[in-house]
Amino acid sequence: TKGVDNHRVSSATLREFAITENMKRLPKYNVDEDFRNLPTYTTTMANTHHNTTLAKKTHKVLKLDATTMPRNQRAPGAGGLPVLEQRLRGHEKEVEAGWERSKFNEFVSDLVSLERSLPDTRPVRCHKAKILDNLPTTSVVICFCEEAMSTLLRSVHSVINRSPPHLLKEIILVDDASTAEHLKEDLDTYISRFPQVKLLRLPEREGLIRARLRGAEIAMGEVLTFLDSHIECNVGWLEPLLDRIGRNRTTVPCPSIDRINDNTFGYEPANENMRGGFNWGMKFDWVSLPPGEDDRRHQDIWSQNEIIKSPTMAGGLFSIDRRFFWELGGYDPGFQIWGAENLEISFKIWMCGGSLEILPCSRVGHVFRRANPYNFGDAPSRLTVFYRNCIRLAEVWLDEYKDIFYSLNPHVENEIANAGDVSDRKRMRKQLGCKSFKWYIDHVFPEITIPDLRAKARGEVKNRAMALCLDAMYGEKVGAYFCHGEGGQQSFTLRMDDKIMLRWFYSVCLAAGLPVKNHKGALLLTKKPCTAPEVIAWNHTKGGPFVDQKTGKCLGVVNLTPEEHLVALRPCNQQRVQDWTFQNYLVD
Ligand code: UD2
Ligand code: MN
Repeated sequence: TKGVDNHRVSSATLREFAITENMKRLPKYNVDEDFRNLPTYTTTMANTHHNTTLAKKTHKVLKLDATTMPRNQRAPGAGGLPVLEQRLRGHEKEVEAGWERSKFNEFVSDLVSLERSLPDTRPVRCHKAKILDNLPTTSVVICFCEEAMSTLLRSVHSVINRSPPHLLKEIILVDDASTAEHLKEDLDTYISRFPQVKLLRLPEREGLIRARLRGAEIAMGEVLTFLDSHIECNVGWLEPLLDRIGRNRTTVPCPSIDRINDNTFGYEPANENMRGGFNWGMKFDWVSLPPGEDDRRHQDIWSQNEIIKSPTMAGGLFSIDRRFFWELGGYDPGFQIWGAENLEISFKIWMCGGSLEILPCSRVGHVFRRANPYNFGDAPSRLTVFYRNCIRLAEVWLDEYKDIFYSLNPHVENEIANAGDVSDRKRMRKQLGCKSFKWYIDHVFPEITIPDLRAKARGEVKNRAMALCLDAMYGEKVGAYFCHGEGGQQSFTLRMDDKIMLRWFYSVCLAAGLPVKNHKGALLLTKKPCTAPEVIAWNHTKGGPFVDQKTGKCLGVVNLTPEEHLVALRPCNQQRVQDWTFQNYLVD
């Protein structure tokens, strides 16, 4: 057990070092008392006499770690508690500026210690998890673009403080051409004292996918561990990940992702009964565990550290054998900025001989943001970038299933010409001899709905006379807005049963709602499950009005204010303002 001793000594030394440096160099960022005078990281010998074949190789048990106990209860955010509102009083301007810059509450993040304690969110059963004695080493790759200093440094500190040093080969920070001043000399100075932290500055903006590739290219650990730049690794996070790869190099484990509240920085445990899925808009989705997986998981605790087999990963946080990553061809370097790489690697892992898992005994917190603090390069919008990446993904990996993606997202087709050449990636897939996408659906994600592609029309629904598009909006109402051409809330399906459905995966349809004040005979449209009695079946011919089969009324726009246009059932007026055109008509 040389490794354990090793770890004990250097872990404590490093921690002290981090604290001293931290306090000396950047007084603006806080370190509370949490990490002072801690008992050393505890690993103990487990019962070595299980008569399983694994028992020979495994004898370590992780104890719940003392680093999770808040030392200074009053330090903001200590123990993962939310920072109280009263701390913001009198700082409204700074708070607002922080949100503007980072798209989370940066002012609050700056108040929280870079080395705060966290609640141990692992299920208690994880006490019993057995970890291989001989774990592979890892390089941790963290890419960042315009990240706030405090979240970036807290990510780094949490990796250093909560990873056994002999397993942490290095931390590679990849600066994706950030322009923010604080990420220049200040950052250099701060990290220059951590021998295990390397900083790779990219001269030009590459986007997160190529930035990760650049980091992975220089990595020397046996395993690559990718993390976002606004995370906090929790106690014992690393060992279970490396353990899974140590047992099988084609296993790709992800930690369970806890939530760091973007406003209060409170640390909130993840829902344990979810795994990764996706929908036909090629978006990652959390889905509940199918019953079989739930049972299997609870029976396998002893031999398998309670793992959840997952069809996909969220994308940001996972470990993978370095050679296996390159054998799979890494990421598609044609992916720009953000998106789709998470599904690419998920599909590839399963289809090309590996497997993907979520480990509830490995916990990492992540700040989920509602917007991005960085720009999207020359692309017209975040969505355009995403669609182009999705096209590459669909063309290379989806086989005949790509038709589902295109038919349900007709607006995407405008971008096909801009998505670049994928013949290299196709060749690579062939050389790898990967299984079909049908195999993946049948064996890995049979729960996904394969939608009925038959429909009368699909896509944007345009009112030419008013230059407006039907817009599902959020909430109850349905409106008409300028046409943004990006699908989403402006994408509809005219089903074979003549109902208009929102996009395709919601099974929500347009229905008659409440009367409109001051507009005689008008009923506002609303949204209901497609089977509800209020749902309207329409008579419609290409470019003409939508006529309610029951009442004979027409779909029309109600201008409540010059900006707010809602749609309603109104008496038909035979005027062009009641004519609508679907983007694609599929039957004549
Ligand atoms: C999720 C993933 C993220 C990635 C993304 C899809 C989690 C927790 N996060 O979105 O890792 O898989 O889905 O692509 O699963 N970055 C750059 N250069 C850029 C843009 C971003 O280096 O041009 C960095 C950014 O600073 C961050 C990371 O890449 O550290 C991921 O970006 P994000 O946090 O904006 O993505 P997120 O969490 O919304
Ligand atoms: Mn993120």
